[in-house]
Amino acid sequence: MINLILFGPPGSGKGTQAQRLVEKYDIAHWSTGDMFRFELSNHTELGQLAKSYMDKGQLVPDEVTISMLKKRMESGKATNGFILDGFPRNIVQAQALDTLLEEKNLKITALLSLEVDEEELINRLLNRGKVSGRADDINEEIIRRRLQVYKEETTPVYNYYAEKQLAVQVNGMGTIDEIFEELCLLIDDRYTTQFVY
Ligand code: B4P
Repeated sequence: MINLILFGPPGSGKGTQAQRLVEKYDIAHWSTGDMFRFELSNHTELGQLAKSYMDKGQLVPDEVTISMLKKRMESGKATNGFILDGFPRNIVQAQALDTLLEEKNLKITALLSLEVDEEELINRLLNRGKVSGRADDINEEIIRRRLQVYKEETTPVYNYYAEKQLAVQVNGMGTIDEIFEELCLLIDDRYTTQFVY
């Protein structure tokens, strides 16, 4: 089993790389951002609530996010493992994840942190905004707020896992293919002994 947290600021390539990794390693993909967008496209109450935070570049409240993820983890299959993408985003979420995994007798294999320059992040998100129309990707001010929230609330999560010797930095600059190759080399080199696929 391989249980990964794909970590990094908005626009660092978490969603992009997670999609490829889940295909290659046949593991589950749990993206809290995708879950919120799914709720939103289905016009649910949860989707409306999430939108009011996402559009402003803020985090959705912890109790809402944690209970949504818990439900998804309990109903989904993850025989070979999973990738968490966009979660945990603060220490409260990291502690909640510990409890959730402990109940299931599971452990995080590694947190892989994609390192990307700020100007590159802003360009990527603005480019995506032109195509996707995502409200949180169109406005540079909102993007900068998301990056600020990341610095203040999310970066401590890296240290939380670094203290457990589980955090690894990966160069997130370069083409999507190059970064994917680097991630696969790392996973195959360090973690395949725990993982049969
Ligand atoms: P997310 O959906 O997690 O979105 P994100 O941080 O923007 O990153 P994403 O993974 O989608 O983008 P990627 O870097 O792959 O979060 C959105 C919002 O949901 C949050 O702001 C928050 O409000 C809420 N939320 C989510 N999880 C939460 C939680 N746990 N707690 C509270 N609130 C939560 O890609 C970005 C763009 O870059 C793409 O267009 C991609 O094609 C491009 N790209 C990727 N790699 C590239 C490369 N190497 N070169 C060039 N372009 C690249």
